[in-house]
Formats: sequence, C-alpha cells, structure tokens
Amino acid sequence: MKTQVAIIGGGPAGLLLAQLLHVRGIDSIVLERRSRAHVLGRIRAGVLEQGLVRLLEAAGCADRLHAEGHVHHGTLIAHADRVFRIDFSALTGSPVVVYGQTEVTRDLYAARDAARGRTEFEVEAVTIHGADTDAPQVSYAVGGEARRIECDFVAGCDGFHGVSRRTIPDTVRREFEKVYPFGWLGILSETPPVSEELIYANSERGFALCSMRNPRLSRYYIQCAPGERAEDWSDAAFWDELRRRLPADTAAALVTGPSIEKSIAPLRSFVCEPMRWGRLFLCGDAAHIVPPTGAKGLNTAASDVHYLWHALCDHYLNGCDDGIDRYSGRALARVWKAERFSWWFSGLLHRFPDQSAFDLKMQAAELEFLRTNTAAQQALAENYVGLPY
Ligand code: RFL
Ligand code: PHB
Repeated sequence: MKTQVAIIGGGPAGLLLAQLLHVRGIDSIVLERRSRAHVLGRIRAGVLEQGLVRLLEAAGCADRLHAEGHVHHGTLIAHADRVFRIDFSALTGSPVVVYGQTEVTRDLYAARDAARGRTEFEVEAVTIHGADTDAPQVSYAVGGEARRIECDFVAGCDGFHGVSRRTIPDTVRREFEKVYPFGWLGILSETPPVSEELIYANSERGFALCSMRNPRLSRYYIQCAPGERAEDWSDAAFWDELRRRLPADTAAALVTGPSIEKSIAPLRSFVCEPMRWGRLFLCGDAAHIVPPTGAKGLNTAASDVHYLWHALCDHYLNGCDDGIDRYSGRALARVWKAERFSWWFSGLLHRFPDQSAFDLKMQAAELEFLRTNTAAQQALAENYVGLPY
C-alpha cells in the first residue's frame, strides 16, 4: 500500500491530523492497535482550549462541539475552607470549552468514515523502517496477515506506550521525566455536577477535583497513594473521601450515585527530545506527558498537530520544507511551557508525602497570593486557557 503520511495511533492526535490533512487533499492511512470500541471507551480529557476548538473547526468536526460543549468562563480554587474564582474571560478574553475527549474522538471517527479515510484497527507488530531515508515504510500485521505501507512521512501519534518514540536511536533521543508520588482516582457518575464551574481543591487530606462532562454527567477525582487499586475503592468510600476534601457547603450540595467508570491514573511529567527524526515526527503523548492538573495533555497534543499539519501542507502545497525542519523546535517550545504550568499547578494543589511544615506554609502562602493578586491570577488564566501557538 502507498500513502503520503502513515499515521501510527488512532487516538485524538492521529485522527485530528488525518482529518486536517484530508481537508487539504493530503492522503494518510491510520494504524490503531486497539478496536474502535476500545478507543471510544476511554474516559480521559474534558477541557478544551480555543486552539483545539479552532483545529476541530478547520477539520470540519466542530458542529456537535458547538451544540453540546459548555463554555466555561472561569474556575474555582478551594483551600482552607475558602473558595476563590479565576475569571478566564475577564483576565484573558478567552474561555475554555468542556467537551469530553471521548466525544472529540467519536466526532473525528465519524468524519473519517464520511471521508472514506483508510483506518486499520487491531494492528500488531507495527515497525517503522528507514525513517532516516527518503523512502520510509511501516510494516504491521492484521489478523496474522503481514502488510507494508510505503509513505513519504510517518506521524508517530501512538501515545506514551507506542513504538514511534523508541524508533529514534538512543544516541539521538533524550528523555526528561518526573514521576509524582501519587495518582488520581477518578469516577464518572450520572449525577448533576456539584458546581457550574470546575473546583480544584487543596485540602489537608489531599487534592480533589470536581469536573463534569454535561449537566447530567459528573467527573470527580481525588489524589490517592501510588500503589492503590481502583477496585479497592467502593463508591461510598470515594464519595466520603471526596466530601471531606471539599468546602463544607460544597460537600453538603454534592449529589452522589453509582459510578459508571472508576480508574486510577499515575501522575508523570515527561518530554522526549527531539520530536522529529528524519521523516518521523512524534505528536502528542508519544512525545510528552503532563500531570492532568492543568488539563494540558490533549491540548498540547493538539498544538503539535497544528505545527505538523502546517509543516506538511507547506511541503506538499508550497514546496517549502522550513516547517518540517522547524517542527521539533516549535513544538517543544510550547510543550515545555505546558510542562512548566502543569508541574507548577500540581505542586500548588497536592499534598506531598515528604512535605515539611515549612513547605506547607509556602504552599498556603502561594495560594493566598493567588487569591489576592490579579497578576498571579492572570498568569494562571493565560496558561489555563492555552498559550498562543
Ligand atoms: P492517546 O490518546 O494515548 O492515543 C494513542 C493511540 O495510539 C494507539 N497505539 C498504537 N497504535 C498502533 N500501533 C502501536 N504500536 C500503538 N501503540 C499505541 C493507542 O491504542 C491509542 O489509541 O494519545 P494522543 O492521541 O496523543 O492523545 C493524548 C491524550 O489522550 C492525553 O494527553 C489526554 O487524555 C490527557 N488528559 C487530559 N488532557 C487534556 O488536555 N485535558 C484534560 O482535561 C485531561 N484530562 C487526561 C485527563 C488524561 C487522563 N488519563 C487517564 C491519562 C484525565 C485523565 C484521567
Ligand atoms: C476532566 O474533566 O477529566 C478534567 C478536568 C480538568 C483537569 C483534569 C481532568 O485538570
């Protein structure tokens, strides 16, 4: 088989890139290790920056997002039984949109079907060949049958555990990592959200987050110890612990119900440099991971897609390779800013096992500064709604 761009990974980064290329007449094949139902069953991100919204519009996939997504003009931060608000729209002129990653992915698959784009599911043994030559190939197997794609470029959109990053030789690749000493236990429940806006809470018992997908579907998280298992947490135990971490009036207003999903995510900061090797480009979680505290993972995958889309359009439509040569540097410059913000926001809101009394006072002082200082609030707001591409 032949195509212009072989895309490894049918998550949001791979699908968005495929659809944007299609709009400009550039052909691609998407290879996905899992089934479509599995990909659509993952509950992940919920907060979209305007940059991602604009890319979905450019891809022709934003109708349902505009009809069903919820525009949020601010967020709430709770600490020591006090709640304050960061007003994104007043501070930056820009809101965020609450619309689940599951729905984004569903819309992108629908568009790919309508465009009759080629997607192979349940592929195995994906291997990239000759990424440092002018004629790369990707080999893989489906149902035991070996196949091969000849292409101009390979986009590695296969997430943190994919094969693309490891194709870059050890002598070239540098990795930077920080693993946090806790995870997030999250549940989804068919209950009305406790608040119209998200609440990020720093409590004595650890971090908690009240989020949502829509007015009937809530998403809540609590910080948990690294080795804990989701199945050891009953719904009742989760709700009790969440209540204890929220301000009293919020806890009293919380509507509980059975969870329809419950899982634990570890927290990690990770960056791989460079993000391009020859004709292979890394995009999204394949190249970087952030702790979810600032809602930056999916949004940073989207900014990579933006740079790569423009680079490939310049190559095919204008005969210019400047964007290709600058892809890694451009993407990484924005990635590191999202890493810094997510690391900072995580440090501000979680309880760390080795935190001294002094460290706790510093955290409290920083939260108090944020509560009372407009410049500090503006810095948070600018990062949260998304730095410019
Ligand atoms: P994905 O979504 O992991 O997709 C990669 C795809 O590649 C496939 N794959 C392979 N395919 C072929 N061959 C192989 N060898 C392959 N290996 C893997 C996988 O099956 C998969 O389908 O990466 P992508 O597309 O880069 O998207 C990244 C986002 O999914 C991720 O950054 C976000 O979900 C992170 N995240 C959040 N991001 C936000 O921007 N806002 C949020 O509010 C937010 N909340 C979250 C999050 C992530 C979470 N978890 C569970 C990690 C909340 C949570 C709890
Ligand atoms: C979510 O709704 O899943 C969510 C929202 C905000 C975050 C992380 C996750 O910072």
